[in-house]
Amino acid sequence: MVSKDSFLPADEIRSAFSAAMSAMYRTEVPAYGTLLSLVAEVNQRTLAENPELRERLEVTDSLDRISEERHGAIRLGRADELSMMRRAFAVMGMFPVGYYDLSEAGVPVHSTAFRPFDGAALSINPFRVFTSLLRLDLIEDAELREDARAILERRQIFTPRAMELIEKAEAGGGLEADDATLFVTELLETFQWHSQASVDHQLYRRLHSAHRLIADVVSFRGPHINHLTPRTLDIDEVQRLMPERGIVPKAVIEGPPSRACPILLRQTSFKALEEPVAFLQQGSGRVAGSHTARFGEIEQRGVALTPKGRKLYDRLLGEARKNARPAADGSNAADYRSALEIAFLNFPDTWDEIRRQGLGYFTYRVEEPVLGTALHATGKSFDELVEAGAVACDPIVYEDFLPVSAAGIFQSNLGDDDAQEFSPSPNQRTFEEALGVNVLNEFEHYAELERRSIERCLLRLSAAA
Ligand code: OOG
Ligand code: NI
Repeated sequence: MVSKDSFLPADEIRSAFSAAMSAMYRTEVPAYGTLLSLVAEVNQRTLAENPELRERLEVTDSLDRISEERHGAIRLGRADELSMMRRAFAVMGMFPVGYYDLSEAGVPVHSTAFRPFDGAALSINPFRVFTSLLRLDLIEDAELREDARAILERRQIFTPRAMELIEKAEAGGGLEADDATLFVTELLETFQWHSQASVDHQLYRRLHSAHRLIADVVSFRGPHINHLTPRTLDIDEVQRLMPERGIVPKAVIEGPPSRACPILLRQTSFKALEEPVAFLQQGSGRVAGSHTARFGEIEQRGVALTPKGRKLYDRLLGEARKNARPAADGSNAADYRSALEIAFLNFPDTWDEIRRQGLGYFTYRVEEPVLGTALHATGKSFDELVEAGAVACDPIVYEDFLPVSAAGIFQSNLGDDDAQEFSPSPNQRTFEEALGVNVLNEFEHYAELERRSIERCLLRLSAAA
């Protein structure tokens, strides 16, 4: 039996995987390399212009890795692909957090995000993968549904070696460095692009007219990574500069408007590229065609909101979208931006108000031990300790995703002309059955982080008394 000490830590396997994925995607999609350079430039400039931000990030984040990928996304076709993917990600310390029903937004998938969730793991490498499972049950045409099912049934998206290594990691509790390197190489194959479609052009057209996403999942041998997403410190600036670099941004930035106190997640992407694909042909050989699926995205994150904060966010977003639903061609982008800004005037924009009203999650630390101990001894409440400045708080960063934003990202990269409608039918049970485990509830997770930090403060103040 090998000793655990000789295993490569899961966090390091994830770092290697994320780096390998980035290198592969830059080669496959050169425009993504252009986006990465632009993000790095804007981040450098933002840091140079904001010494205070620079100092703060130096403490909490690693500046040399600030522009690295934060997430990517794939779309799977079968329940067993999802459960094997779950096992593959577990080898890298990534676990399913959150359930996102996209049917509500006209996209026939439901999703989770595989991600590291403890603070230490996130700071070593935060890379996560937004993973969707196609919902064949939402295809109305029974014949097409069966054709799609039969084609998906035939594929094997994992290499035999990757599956062996997953089993080995599970059995032994980890992988040695050599195996880990091989595992990353083998797993990477699953995320590769295949320009040789596994369907003929006629079937592709039928799948495509049921929904572009169905064509994207069913027509290929594997779940090609469809985007990667570095972190930007100034999303508005990158959005503005994209056209100058010859890349076309989607019409609007998803999520909340620009604010003094950032909340949740803002994201935007450059539009997916049309790429050459060879379709099967009756008889033999192949015929040339094209497919549009792959793009590049950027993200900027803010504080995680409580259910109360999230409800307010959802309501205000809904109001803005009612006043100006962003058109795909960008024709009303300015109207949408101002509708968003007006609606969000009703979302408090100081940390103090966000905290007092219970809209966001924070971690707490003892700032003035002497004052804190004295106040605590006289029976003051925790809130009073915070108000008095004895205890300080830091916003907890939102590490998850947003269904309306995700739908906006999906839509603008699937061609915006024909947004189909599906009746909303969340089905977390079926999803979790396919996955093989339950997803972690993101709200409970943030609440737990907050609760633990409060307990630590109280313990410290009691001990000092
Ligand atoms: C995933 C879209 C969701 C995000 O950042 O919200 C997403 C996809 O297009 O497959 O990645
Ligand atoms: Ni994304």
